[in-house]
Amino acid sequence: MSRYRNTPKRTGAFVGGAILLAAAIAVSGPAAGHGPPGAHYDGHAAALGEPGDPKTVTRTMEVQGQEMKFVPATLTIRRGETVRFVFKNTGQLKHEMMIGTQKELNEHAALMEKHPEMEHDDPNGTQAEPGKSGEFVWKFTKSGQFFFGCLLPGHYQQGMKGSIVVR
Ligand SMILES: [Cu+2]
Repeated sequence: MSRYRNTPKRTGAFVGGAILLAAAIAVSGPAAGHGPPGAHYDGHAAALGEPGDPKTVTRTMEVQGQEMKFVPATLTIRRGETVRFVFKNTGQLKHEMMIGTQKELNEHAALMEKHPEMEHDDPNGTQAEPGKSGEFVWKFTKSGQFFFGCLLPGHYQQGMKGSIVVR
């Protein structure tokens, strides 16, 4: 704003207009911060792809979780697919399914050990109480060997993990 004030000929009316313009920019600002459509996603599990659009799902995969395993424990996905994961908790304890690289899951599991009360609401996974289901949609844009796991304290360490192969 200060750059308008140091021009001597500006009238009060113009300054008023400048304030309105500044307000309009401020309102549109946060939306612009999200970047253009298709911008590079660098959030959780970015190495696997990006959060998927539920309207463009190409496949639904059901994964069951219980103490302390997933069924199935190996998922094969084609690169470019947008998958709706339906995670069904068939066990007696709360469980979750989080996808990521080995490194990400290891780090997150270690963090959960230190902070067991930590709740997360990340686009790359879901939690479910016993007998309930959770869902998330993911677009796999990169091929490779990835993993999924339950990162609730101790579960991953006891073998509650699986692998995802993206071809
Ligand atoms: Cu679990």
